[in-house]
Amino acid sequence: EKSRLQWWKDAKFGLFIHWGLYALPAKGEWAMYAARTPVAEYEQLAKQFNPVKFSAKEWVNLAKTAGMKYLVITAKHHDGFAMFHSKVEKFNIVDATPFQRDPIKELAEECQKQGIKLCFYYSHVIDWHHPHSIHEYYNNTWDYQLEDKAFYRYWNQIAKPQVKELLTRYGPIGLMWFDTAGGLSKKDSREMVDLVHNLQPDCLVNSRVSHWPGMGDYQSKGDNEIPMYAEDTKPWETPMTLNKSWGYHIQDQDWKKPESIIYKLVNIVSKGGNLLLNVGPTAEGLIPEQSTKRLLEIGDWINRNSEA
Ligand code: JFZ
Repeated sequence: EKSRLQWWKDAKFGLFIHWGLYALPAKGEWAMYAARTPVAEYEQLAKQFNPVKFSAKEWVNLAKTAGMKYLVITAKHHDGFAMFHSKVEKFNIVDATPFQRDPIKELAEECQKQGIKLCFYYSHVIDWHHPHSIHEYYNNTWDYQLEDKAFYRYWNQIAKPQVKELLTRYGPIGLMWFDTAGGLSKKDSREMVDLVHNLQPDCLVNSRVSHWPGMGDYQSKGDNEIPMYAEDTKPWETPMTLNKSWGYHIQDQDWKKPESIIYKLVNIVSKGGNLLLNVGPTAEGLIPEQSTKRLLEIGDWINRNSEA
């Protein structure tokens, strides 16, 4: 287990990418839930999603230039839309959009080329698109009746098969970043952890795979949370975003100052933690200029303060 974590402990700094159909309404990744958008209407977004300016090469190169060693991209967020070519769910970027490309495949190839570890965010409990997903609080109750839900249909037909696809079709994956597991049983949590480790023994699992304590290989803190003292418990990371939103939000211009991000990076790394720093690309496939600018400044600072 120690060796499984070694690359990640050495890495210290990674790029988080929240990218999906929600980039179109541009109100963040919770837009569907906030507006109670019916599934039939949300599905129409896919027909307009054509991020032709997406370049895996540029994204991976940006992460590298920023001094990051791994990249965690939303393979599926709470809206249930797969950003990869899933065979078990047609609601995916290849089958449901005019774009028809698999950005995850393109990123996998580019990460291999440029020596960056590819990792996936996968919303394993919340899925507002699917009639049978059940979370303890955040369910699609405008299209579906809670009492009609049969959780194991979602779990066995979507969540587990898609995780399997992600871990068998895109080469070696650095880690699986699970999230918002409220309501998931201990047994099902453990099943997901085991599924990942059985498919790829070197792949890490973050603690948010479960609300039951002690699961996963390392601990994801709360957003922006930096502990006051270095802890000798589990290895940990702070997930943080550059403004207030994770997914692209056109009105959120509350950007953190570059020097404040550098202070946070040093604060975290000095206590043995990792910083997972987020960008929210647009529906065209571009990382916002304000984000790019900051990542380049951080990379420059790291370069100028490292020995050759
Ligand atoms: C979750 C997601 O709901 C959100 O959309 C985003 O992906 C973010 C990275 O993770 O939101 C959370 C989950 C846990 C905490 C905060 C936000 N937490 O423990 O503080």
